[in-house]
Amino acid sequence: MFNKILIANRGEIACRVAATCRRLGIRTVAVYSDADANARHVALCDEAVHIGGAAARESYLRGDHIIEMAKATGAQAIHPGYGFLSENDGFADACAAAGLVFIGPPASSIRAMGSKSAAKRLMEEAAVPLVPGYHGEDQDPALLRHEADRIGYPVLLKASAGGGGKGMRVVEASEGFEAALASVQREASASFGDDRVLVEKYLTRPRHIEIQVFADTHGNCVYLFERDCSVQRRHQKVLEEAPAPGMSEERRRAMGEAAVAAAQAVGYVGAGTVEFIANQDGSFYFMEMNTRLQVEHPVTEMITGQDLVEWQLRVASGEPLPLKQDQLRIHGHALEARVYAENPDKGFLPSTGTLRYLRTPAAVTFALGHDGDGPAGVRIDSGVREGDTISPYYDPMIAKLIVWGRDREEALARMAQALAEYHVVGLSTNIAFLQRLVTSQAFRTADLDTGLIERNQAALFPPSAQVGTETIALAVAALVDAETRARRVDPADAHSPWQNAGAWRLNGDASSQFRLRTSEGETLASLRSDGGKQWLTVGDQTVPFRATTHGGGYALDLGARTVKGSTHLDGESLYVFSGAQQTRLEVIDPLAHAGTADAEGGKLVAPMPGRIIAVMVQAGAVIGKGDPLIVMEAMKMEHTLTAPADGVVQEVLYAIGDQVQDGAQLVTLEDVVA
Ligand code: MV4
Repeated sequence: MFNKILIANRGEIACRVAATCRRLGIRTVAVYSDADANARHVALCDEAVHIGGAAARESYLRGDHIIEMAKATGAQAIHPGYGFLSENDGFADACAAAGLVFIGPPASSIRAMGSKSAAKRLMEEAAVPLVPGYHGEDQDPALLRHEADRIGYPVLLKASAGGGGKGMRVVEASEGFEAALASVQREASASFGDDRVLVEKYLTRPRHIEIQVFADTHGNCVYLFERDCSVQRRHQKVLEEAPAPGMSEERRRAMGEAAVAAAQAVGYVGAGTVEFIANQDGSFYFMEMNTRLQVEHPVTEMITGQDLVEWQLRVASGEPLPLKQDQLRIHGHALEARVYAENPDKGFLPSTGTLRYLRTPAAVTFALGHDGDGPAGVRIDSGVREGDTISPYYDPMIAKLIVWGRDREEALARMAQALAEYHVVGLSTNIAFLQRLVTSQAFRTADLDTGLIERNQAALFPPSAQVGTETIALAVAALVDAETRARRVDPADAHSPWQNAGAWRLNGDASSQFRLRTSEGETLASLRSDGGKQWLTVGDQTVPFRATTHGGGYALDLGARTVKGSTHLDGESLYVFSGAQQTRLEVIDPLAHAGTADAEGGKLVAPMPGRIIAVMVQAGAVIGKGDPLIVMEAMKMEHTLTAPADGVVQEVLYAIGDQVQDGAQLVTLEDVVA
């Protein structure tokens, strides 16, 4: 086994690799960019080396420089994690040439699976099931249409050079074939410089089921069962689980053996994943092989009780696989949710900023399942802590929340609970969206396919609900609590009023007023103490009010309703967390004088830090509300900023290529007075 390895990655995967190394007594070298000097992965490793600028191509993608650093620090091997250099065959070769072990498959396996059409031909030879279709060289339109007729409609036309859903078109009937072909060829030429297409039987409701495989250098290869990753959004996985709901033992063995055959056909070594698309009837077809450890590997760890990073290290150092196929078993059920800094209500726009407040459910970094209770049923893999920033330079994932249960139902309940206890202030997150997803009828009943999110828009994107009395009541509890603590002479004695008196009450027949601003406007609440009882009035509604502290938050008895939740006061903003719902309220201090009016409308500001890549207007241009003015690039995506109102451009304050800060004013506008 190695004494020291370099981890050529960042974030949660670098932290996760470091944790296994620590357990096995292997020293670790972290690498970090300008943006990551104080990152969690740097703190967790034994040594750290600065490798360059914040942009990945100036740091985490500098293979030669990373190899130099591995040699300079005396590391024997490099773990590439996922993304970055993990599937770069040239980097794998360069490691070997430098006398370092690349903790991953041979470069030849990466190459063999890298070319999608060549991989399909190899799989055909290895008798791995492929979607019925035509992958030939002859691109005569008449022949292609003949093949489509033979396969039977609907068919899917895919650009041979495509991937990730680009350059695909469904053809419903023979009559529409020629027009669709011309369109896919045009798109394929433009996007990939290669107009070749392949024709496949179109699966109307496919599931994405992938098999974890592992091979060693002694000729052993096993499968560690499947993961169902059908819940995706624009080819980004959102939820993953293992085992796949509805999988029979027979089918599991057939898919496992097909995956092992696929790996063996390319001389595979190490951790890999063979992706299949499966029909609702269970029939399955090879899509591609990912020649790395994947983001969602923890669900496999939880159901098998195996540490896959430990397996990678053992295999890379020449040891045989720790277990044989017949020693591997599935225990219970695991789910993973990817917690992202993004805004589901704004088209999942990435959200950058500081994690000003971060509270997470009781959890452990490693949980290999097999335990029904306590924190071992919840695992959090994260590369960030409270106070850290989510920058525009890398993937905006905050954490992976992984849960284990004896069965799917228990895992689902635990996930819902864990999401409700995951509290983030400082940026937008997808937590409430994930909560709606895991509690949706479609997901609960495992009615899975890759269109689940699209099909359930109504349930997953409800119109924002009005701020309820429960939320206002939690806010009132927090404000009375804060007020009482502030009045204590001795801060060490600052117990909650709710704790001291069991249920706290105002003195005598006192009454307190609270003014709160919600997204819908101002709300007035009053708490009145009267004859030993308390009453809360919100609008025209009056309810009994009894508060006790509850696990860092409050439990309220409102007569007909009880509510649990917690709060975080950040300046004048009060955040109320209840369920996985987060509500921000502004506390209006009646003593503070009215603020100056906002100069809104007359300007266009950057919604996030990024770079200007296009400017469509110049001073004097007459613009209409919604007209595109500027395109920014941030978080690897392009964002078009449009005019907030009709008007005339007064001044454009930035040019193409400029870096801009979050909130920077980009364009000033004059109103058009009709
Ligand atoms: C398909 C398909 C249905 N029928 N092929 C999308 C990405 C590309 N790598 C393969 N993809 C698909 N191929 C046939 N013959 C549906 C998809 C597909 C999909 C596949 C896996 C996971 C998510 C997906 C989302 C949309 C479409």
